[in-house]
Amino acid sequence: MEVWFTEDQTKNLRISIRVKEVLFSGESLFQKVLVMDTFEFGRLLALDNVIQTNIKDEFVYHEMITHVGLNTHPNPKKVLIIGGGDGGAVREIVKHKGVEQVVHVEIDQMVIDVAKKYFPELSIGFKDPRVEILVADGIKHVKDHKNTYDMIIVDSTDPIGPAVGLFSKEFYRDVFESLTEDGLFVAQTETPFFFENVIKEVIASVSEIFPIMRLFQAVVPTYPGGYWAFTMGSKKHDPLSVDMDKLPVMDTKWYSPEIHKSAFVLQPFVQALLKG
Ligand code: AG3
Repeated sequence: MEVWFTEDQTKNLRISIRVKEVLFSGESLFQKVLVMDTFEFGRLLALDNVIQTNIKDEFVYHEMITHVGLNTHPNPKKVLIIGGGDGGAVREIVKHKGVEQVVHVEIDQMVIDVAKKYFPELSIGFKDPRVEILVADGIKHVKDHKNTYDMIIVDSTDPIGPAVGLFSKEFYRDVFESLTEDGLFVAQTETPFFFENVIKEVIASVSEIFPIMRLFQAVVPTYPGGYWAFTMGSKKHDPLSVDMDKLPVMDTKWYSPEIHKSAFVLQPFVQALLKG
């Protein structure tokens, strides 16, 4: 018998992936946590039946949500990551030798536990001594830590349920306050194909609060549309002014100095969203 996992990506669009074996299924205080081994993508994590990450395409998202920002800031020492309990982003952050402290605020202990057990390739970064894991609410954490971080990464779920607040103007204001005087943040901000209103709202809020706002994109096959947008808000440093020849060549599979630049080249239909 064939077993398939299906995510309703929109009301009218589904993705189905053939399952080899269900490895874990549990209900945390916040969401349904499901780990499966799949034929096409290897081990895959879904929260409330929404695909978060998998062994095959995780590198794209995790490299892009981290390195573009970390290589835009000339000297990021203190980094906060909100969400991303699977550890993929932390693994990438700790590749930066200059980073002295990584504070990882994840609201759901079960996601961390499942990552440690079923996704060692992602959660490996948790072992780095610079990483401090806090099981807490990221929204409250930024409110309570003013002028603290050089970079903040928001690796959230879709803007439904517990993550809604992570897409609000009030939150971006608190992020601004929580950053040091030349700090910057990067957030995952959905796909311009199906969530144009989310992107428009984020762009409007971030441009109101930060002097520099930039959208960049990457290909993530398991996410809706396969085309994913990230938003950067920066107080001082512009990712487009970074000297490509000075960008480090890193141990990565998607990110490179050329990709750092080309990710900001947006198709006209996305540029139209930026114009409002
Ligand atoms: N964060 C979730 C990105 C949104 C995916 N949306 C979807 N599949 N409908 C990913 C967490 C990875 N660390």
